[in-house]
Amino acid sequence: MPAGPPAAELGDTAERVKALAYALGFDLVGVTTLGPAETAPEFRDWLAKGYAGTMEYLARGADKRDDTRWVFEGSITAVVVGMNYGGTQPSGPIARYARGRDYHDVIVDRLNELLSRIREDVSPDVRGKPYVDTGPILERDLARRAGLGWFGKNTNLINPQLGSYFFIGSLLIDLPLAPDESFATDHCGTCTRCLEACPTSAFDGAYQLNATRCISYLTIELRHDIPVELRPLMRDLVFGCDICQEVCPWNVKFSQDVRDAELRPRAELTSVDVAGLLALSDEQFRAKFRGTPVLRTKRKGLLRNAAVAVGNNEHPDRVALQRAAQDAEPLVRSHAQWALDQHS
Ligand code: B12
Ligand code: SF4
Ligand code: SF4
Repeated sequence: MPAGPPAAELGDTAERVKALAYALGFDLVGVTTLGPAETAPEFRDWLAKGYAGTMEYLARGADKRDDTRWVFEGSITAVVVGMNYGGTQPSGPIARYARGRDYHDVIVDRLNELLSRIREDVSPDVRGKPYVDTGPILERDLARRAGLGWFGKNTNLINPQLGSYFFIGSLLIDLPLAPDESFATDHCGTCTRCLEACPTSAFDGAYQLNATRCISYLTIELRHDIPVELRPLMRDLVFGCDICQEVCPWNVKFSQDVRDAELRPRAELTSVDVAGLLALSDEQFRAKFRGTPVLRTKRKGLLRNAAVAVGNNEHPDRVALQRAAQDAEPLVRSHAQWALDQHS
């Protein structure tokens, strides 16, 4: 086997690549070699328990998630990035991560730009592909391996300088680079605030999230009826949930404002009139949420969620609910009727 470049050279190249990534505005950057995912067995157990609910795509890609070398042919290294989405934002019915431009688009474009710069500055023939929730990768596992943080008991990856309000993206490449040390320590200690704060009791113990009870899943991923017993626990949340991150001391202390202009939250999505959402036509829905992750639920999903949220209000807007109870979409009608029934 031919000898590869000496270790010192690999280290210098890794530093150059990281400098290029920081220059593009990423908040965290780490490098790791690809290989077996350490928490693949935990992922399998999680699937076997049925915790993925209707997210069938997770089971379909399960084999590839075992080892990151199998995702993009020929790749041997990952440059893993973290991008802050603004933990200093106030809480609201729409989760913090969804108040600006869709992060998939922003980070994939930025990682493609990183690949171009690596070709210009480091090696012209490098092959690579960016991933941000767009392939069969256990992204928190890969990011921990690249040194970005530890698995919190709420399952989010936490960085000691930034907290957990950051996205993870990975550029898989066929260029050898000296890896960073994986993040070996756990800084949760005896704390259990996140586990206690979850309104739907979605945690089946530390590091174990039963997604089928999680408000993020119920409002974004679930396409049909929200289980009746969970509706009263969902408060006023219409898209995603940040509660188990809000209570985390690492976020209370270290979360930061968004630096990146492209990810900056829109003011009108930070504070939202939930009853007003029930009046949106399809066209208005698409205009209001253009370019944001909220489009994922489509109008009927968001109005379903809004009906539940209004129903959970002590003094609900009955007129808005009565109109929604006549909506053309059966999903919206049935949830609006449920909300009215809570106050009859
Ligand atoms: C499916 C999914 C969801 C599902 C399920 C979440 C879950 N915890 O499993 C739902 C819809 C509920 C969801 C919600 C959210 N998500 Co999500 N989601 C994903 C996705 C696509 C896959 C996650 C997955 O594989 N889950 C399976 C379980 C088994 O894995 P896991 O929860 O990540 O757990 C790992 C560790 O906990 C560890 N582990 C398991 N057991 C044990 C035991 C011990 C002792 C230890 C140490 C570790 C450990 O191993 C697991 C596998 O690596 C990833 C993107 C990706 N491709 O990875 C984004 C991702 C995880 N989500 C993300 C975000 C931002 C969110 C939300 C904050 C959005 C919101 N505000 O509503 C919430 C957070 C909810 C929460 N507490 O996790 C980010 C997380 C960034 C970060 N800093 O961690 C990711 C990485 C997307 C991205 N590219 O940025 N999500
Ligand atoms: S995101 Fe909300 S519902 Fe989901 S586990 Fe965290 S606190 Fe519970
Ligand atoms: S709230 Fe406590 S236990 Fe939960 S992730 Fe944060 S430090 Fe860990």
